[in-house]
Order: sequence, then structure tokens, then C-alpha cells
Amino acid sequence: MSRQVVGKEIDVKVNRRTFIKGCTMAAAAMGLSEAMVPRMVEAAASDQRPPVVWLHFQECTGCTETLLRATHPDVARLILDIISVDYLETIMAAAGHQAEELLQETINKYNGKFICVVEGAIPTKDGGIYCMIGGRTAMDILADVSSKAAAVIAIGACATFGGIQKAKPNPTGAVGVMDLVKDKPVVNISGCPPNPISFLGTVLHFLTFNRLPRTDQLGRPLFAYGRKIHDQCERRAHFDEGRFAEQFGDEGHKQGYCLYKVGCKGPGTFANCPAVRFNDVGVWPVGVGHGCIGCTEPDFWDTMTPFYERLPGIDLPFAGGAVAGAHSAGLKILGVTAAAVGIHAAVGIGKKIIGKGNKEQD
Ligand code: FSX
Ligand code: SF4
Ligand code: F3S
Repeated sequence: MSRQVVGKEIDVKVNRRTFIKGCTMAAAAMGLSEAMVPRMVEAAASDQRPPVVWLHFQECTGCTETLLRATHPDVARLILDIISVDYLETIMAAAGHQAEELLQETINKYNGKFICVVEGAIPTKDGGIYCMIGGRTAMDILADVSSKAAAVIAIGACATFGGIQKAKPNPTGAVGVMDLVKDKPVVNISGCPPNPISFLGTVLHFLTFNRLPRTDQLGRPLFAYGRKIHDQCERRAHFDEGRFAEQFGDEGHKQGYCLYKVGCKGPGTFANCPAVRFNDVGVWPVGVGHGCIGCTEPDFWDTMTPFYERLPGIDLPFAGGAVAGAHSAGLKILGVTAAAVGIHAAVGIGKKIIGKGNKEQD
């Protein structure tokens, strides 16, 4: 399987075994039965799969980088093999006027059929002049492209909730995609940057079931954002027993104790990082000794800072034992988020798929 990517042959040959492995990983991340894998493989390998137009606005391109420069190349190749990227500025050969023409050609040719992926926030102040491409504002381009798309996927903290651009005082009036696109389904893959598996799972779900996955009220797929970091964390037993790192480098830190007191925002953050992890080498922020900074939550640059101070509103366990209030931490900090999510089974990449299908998504 190989793809022609915007006029340039890219080495994205994926053997069938890798292809199946990738679909199995995505199925596991989505909590789907292993029995769904053949259907996913068939859908993903079909020539009928929809093209993707990928827009870049106010961002650092870290979202694209995390997808395409994964430590393990299979995920990147799989993504390029599964999606037909017809317009993606970071990797396409076209530039300047040719690129602008290509965008128009693509959205007209595939009107109503393509997936629009948006990376980056959209500035709205002063008519949107703080992000312009080819003489058009990001607002104008987004309205034009999204109006012709079948569905919109906002990838990253910036496109979902405005990201660092929206942090106070938000000089450019930056907003996320869902603040502007009201006539199309918008799925939010939040995180700064997000986990590629969450994006891959969302695309595979769309291809396999012909619809987007179920989401919370913030538009985030429940399979990836349905559970709190704190409830999946390998350091949770230390929290429950009152064993904390008091400062970085101390004995508690060296022992791998809970990082709450050095600023971990896991009790107020919804994401699959402890289960899915990153870069195919089993790492995630807390796993390597740094607290979660809450990067999947709206406005985390304002609501989760200072990053190295304790999240307020958390009842700590009594010394040596019982916990009070740990489960309500996220509710206190992020009421709307917590109210929006459901409980989903923990998943593990490369481990046995748990559960026998997910009724919410089938
Ligand atoms: Fe934002 Fe994407 Fe943070 Fe960067 O481009 S989500 S700044 S890591 O990566 O948009
Ligand atoms: Fe893990 Fe952070 Fe919760 Fe401690 S506070 S258990 S480090 S998520
Ligand atoms: Fe972000 Fe926290 Fe995961 S900082 S990457 S949500 S552990």
C-alpha cells in the first residue's frame, strides 16, 4: 500500500502486517473488540477513503510533527497510507499560488466528501488580520473550506480550544475551531501536542463506521478523553497512601512518588496518556517524573498555571491511608468537562484488547 501525497510519491509503503498491527493498536485505544480489526483494515485500505485537507493557522506545527516524526515510523506511515492527504502545507510539493490553486481545486472536486483537519488557533481580532495566508484571513479560509467538508477534525490545543494564543491577554482574539464552525460536526483531538493514536483512532472510526466517534460536551472522543489521568496513573497508589515528591530531586521524587505537590494536574485532566503513552516506547510525562500540565483541557495556560504549584481544591489523603475527595478533583476544577464524560475501560497499546466492543461507537 502506498500513497501519492499531493503530487509527490512518498515512501509510505506499509506491509499488511504493519497495517493490521496499526489498526489493532487503534482498535485497542478505542476499546473496540479485536473482531472489528478486519473491518477497520478493509475500510482503511479502500480506495473510497475520503481525501484530507489539512489547514495550518496559529500554531507551532508540533501536531503534524508528532504525527509524522514518531519514534516508531509505522504510525506515521500508517497515517499517510490511510488518509489521502491532498493538501498539507508541511509536506506538499506545491507552494505559493500553486498551493492556493490546489486548495481550491481539492475542495471543489471533493465538495461534501473530504475531511478538513485544522491545526492551530484562529485569530478574530481586527477582522482576523493576525493570520493571513495567500492574502486571506484564517477565518475566511476556515469558513470556505469547512463549509465544503464532510467533517472537521481540530487537532491540538490550539485548534480545539485556542491554545497558548488564547492565553490571557489573548492579543489576537484567538479562538478554537468550534467557536467558528457551527454547521458541521467538529471533533476535538486536544493536547499540546495530542497523541497520534487518538487522531488515528478517530480517522479509522470515521472510515469504518462512516461517522465520527462519540464525544464529550467539549467535542473530544470519549475513547481517548473519557477518563481522568489521575484515575489511570501508575503513581496513584502513592497518592492514596500519602506518599509525595515534595520537590524535584528529593527522595520521594527518586522513589517515583506522586507528583501532585510539585504541580501535577492529573486530577483535573481528561486524557488517555497513562494508557496509550507516546512514541511507542511507553513514556508519558508523569512516567518520566514530570507532572501533567493539563494540556488536553480548555484554556490550560490560564487554568492550570502556575504549572509547578498544587492544583487547588484537592483533598489530600490522610497520612498513611484514606483518601478524601480525590475523585471529585476534576469536578471542582473543570465542572463542564467532568459532567460531559463517561466511564470507559482502560486500554493498553500492545496489550490484550479488553471488552467485547463498544456499544456507544458500533
Ligand atoms: Fe498547538 Fe499544534 Fe501545542 Fe504546537 O501545531 S497544540 S502549540 S504543541 O503543535 O497547534
Ligand atoms: Fe499521578 Fe499526578 Fe494523580 Fe499523582 S496527582 S497520582 S502523579 S496523576
Ligand atoms: Fe498533556 Fe498531561 Fe498527557 S500534560 S500529554 S495531558 S499527561
